[in-house]
Amino acid sequence: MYYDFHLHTSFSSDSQAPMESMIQRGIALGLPGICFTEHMDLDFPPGELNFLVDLPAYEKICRELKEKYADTISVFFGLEMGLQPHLKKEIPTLATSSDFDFLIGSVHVADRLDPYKKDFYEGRTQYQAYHRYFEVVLENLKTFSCFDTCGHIDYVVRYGPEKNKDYSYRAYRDILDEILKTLIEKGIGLECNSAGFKYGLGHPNPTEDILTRYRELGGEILTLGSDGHAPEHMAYDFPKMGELLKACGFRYYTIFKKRKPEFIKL
Ligand code: HSO
Ligand code: ZN
Ligand code: ZN
Ligand code: ZN
Repeated sequence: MYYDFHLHTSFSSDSQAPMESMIQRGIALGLPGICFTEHMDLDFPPGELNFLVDLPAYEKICRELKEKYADTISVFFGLEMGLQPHLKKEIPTLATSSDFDFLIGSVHVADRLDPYKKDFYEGRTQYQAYHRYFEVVLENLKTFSCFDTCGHIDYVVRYGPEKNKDYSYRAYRDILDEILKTLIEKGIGLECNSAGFKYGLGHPNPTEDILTRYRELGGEILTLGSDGHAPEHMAYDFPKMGELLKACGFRYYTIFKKRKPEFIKL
């Protein structure tokens, strides 16, 4: 079984799962290790959820449980940082504010709108909305270098009005190539996020064709995450994802300890 390097617990505002229940599920699944990556979306649009983690409380419990389970499963301390181009000072400061093992940079907000909500798609076609999301991903990647992997680069297709209809690498080739080349130039990894299977898309985020293209362009840093917010979603469809990644040309995936990559055979 693979390490799951994208997990949320009740320290994230959209999860109810006690951290210890997630660790116990990881042990039951026989995972070698897990990394918690709680949400920290600075300046998230006002709404029910604020996506801000109490970092000191999170770090304390995570380190205590890491010790408690040290003989059974490796537990790592990470963060999923929400990227927005105007947070030029705040995000790099956050990245060095604790001794993180692993940092994901994710785009959950584009033009101050949440693609999870309808208003992001109003007044434009799905193609235009998705293309705009990718432009914002690229702008964030040009702005920031302070994280290890880029989370779910096609997050927007989980929530669009017609989901992944008419969506492929080919349909957005130019902008996706720019994103992948920027990741590679900057030495930032690409995440393969299995939540797409959970959302019924029939593929991970990003899709196989994008993963294959990343490999073709020379991309090597690939992290695996379920984006689980509850124990039953941990390592969701990982065996299927592992086979798919091998078919895309990958032999290794990547974990991080104290922000240093280690490559593990798929
Ligand atoms: N960022 C969440 C989804 C979301 N819920 C956005 C409300 N807004 C997925 O981890
Ligand atoms: Zn979430
Ligand atoms: Zn995310
Ligand atoms: Zn997440």
